[in-house]
Amino acid sequence: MPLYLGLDSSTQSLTATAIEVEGAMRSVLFSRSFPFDSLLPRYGTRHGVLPSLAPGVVHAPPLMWAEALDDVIGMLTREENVDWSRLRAISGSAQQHGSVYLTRSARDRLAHLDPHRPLAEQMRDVFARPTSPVWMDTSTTAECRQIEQALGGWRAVARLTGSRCYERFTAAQIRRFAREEPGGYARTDRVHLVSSWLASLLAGQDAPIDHGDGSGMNLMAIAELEWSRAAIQSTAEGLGPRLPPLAHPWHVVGVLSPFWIRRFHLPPARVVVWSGDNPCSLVGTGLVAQRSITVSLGTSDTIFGPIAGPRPSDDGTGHVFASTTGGYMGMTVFKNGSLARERIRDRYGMDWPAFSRALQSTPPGNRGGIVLPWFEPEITPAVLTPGIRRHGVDPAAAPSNIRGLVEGQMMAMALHSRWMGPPPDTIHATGGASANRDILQIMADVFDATVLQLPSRNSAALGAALRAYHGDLVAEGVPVRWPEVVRGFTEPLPERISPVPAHAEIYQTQMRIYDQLERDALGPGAVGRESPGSGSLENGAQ
Ligand code: XUL
Repeated sequence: MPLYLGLDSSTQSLTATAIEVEGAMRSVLFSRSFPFDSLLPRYGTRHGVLPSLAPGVVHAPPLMWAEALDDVIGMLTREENVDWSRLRAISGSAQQHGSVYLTRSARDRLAHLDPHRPLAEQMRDVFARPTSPVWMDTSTTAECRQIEQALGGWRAVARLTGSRCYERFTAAQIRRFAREEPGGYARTDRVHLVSSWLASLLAGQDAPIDHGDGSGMNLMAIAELEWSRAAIQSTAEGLGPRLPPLAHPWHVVGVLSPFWIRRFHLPPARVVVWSGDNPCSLVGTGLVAQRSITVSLGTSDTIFGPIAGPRPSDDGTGHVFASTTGGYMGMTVFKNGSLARERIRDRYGMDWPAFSRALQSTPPGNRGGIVLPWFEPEITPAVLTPGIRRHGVDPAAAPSNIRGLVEGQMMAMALHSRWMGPPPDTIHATGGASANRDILQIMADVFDATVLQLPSRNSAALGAALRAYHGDLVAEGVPVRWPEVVRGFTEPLPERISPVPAHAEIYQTQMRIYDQLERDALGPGAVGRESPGSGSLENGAQ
């Protein structure tokens, strides 16, 4: 039976999910995650990123991602009892926005890798910038404002690229590098995303960026799905030739390069272009339909679903991305996701069962107590000066702080996803924390919607495996329909988590108060909070 492999290079780990499919016979063979910190401790990452170099600067080593790819494929081919000769195609998913800067030598090196030597040893010196800024970086506010100004303001950028300028998006990151390290930028021959960098390693050639991940750069014209000349010119001089081409999400880059074939005795499987983790999760959570939405509770919390067309929110919140299935998806992203849940758990010396007990022992609505969950600078709403804000919650009362944080996260998600369309009646929950039913009950009550759990919590890696399958069928000229592709893999578990009407009512009131507290905390005209006048944008988000 044909075998397909999906890899997800997320912020904290590399996950591999293998599926086999033949007609109606479908199964997940394995899904395994390898956290970067423990897999490759010598890079010194914590939660997958380097200890901060300067305020707001969050980078990770691109060589570590390459070494993880080599190590994990090595382990899988040795340890998993699988007939790898059946491998038909590989695709991948990666944390979005992060950029990899390669010198001219990289292309030649990619094409001539020695299968007897580790990948990292051979790619060590191909970087024009040794570290990659990742999506958690908030250091580029000045560059965002400059690009927006050059392009006629944030609304014009949102209309053109699907999002106003965001600090973590690739354009602002490239601009900062070009300005601060002109020598490094001059040595840069290619700027890849994490996704296209890893696809290049597998295919042994320079891979394109797919429209889904290309949407997270503030460089692609979202309606045309082409690089925007104006956005490129407003970002950095000479950027155009440094960008890889764009491609459809089902584009086949090539086959596995001889390096992988000889090193691990793999067949010449197709390499389908990689995409971002959120566009891949849309596939891995079953292509949620109208009035449904996916909530992914991962390092970042994200909420997304299909939308009718490339219409950005008119308050500067959220993003329009090209969907990996064709069409468009809307998304809003929150930085204070699982790391905030971990931080508050650790602050009160709890483990996850105690965290759940804290949720069970406190009432919905937290007796009016509210927590604004901003341990880290927040993306939505734009909060540059972090700090958790409590209202009517005693800092010493562990359970109500825990409930306040989770309720705050859910209310922020519900409020800041309203721009996408009518409220959802069904939510597909994925990501590590979607295993926790107490969290999901709060989600159901806050959104007043039924929450469905999915069989796989690694929806990005599963989505990548399904994209490998889809890309292979397209390449074979087989007529394909997406619902057919995902069938048998993404059906929600039978047990549903229903909203409790009395609780939903409490949250309607609580959410109005939360909304006001957020406005008060951020001040008038904060970016992404309400329609900002251009003046407020000059001053940054706070
Ligand atoms: C999306 C975003 C995050 C990363 C994390 O815009 O910034 O969800 O993709 O993996």
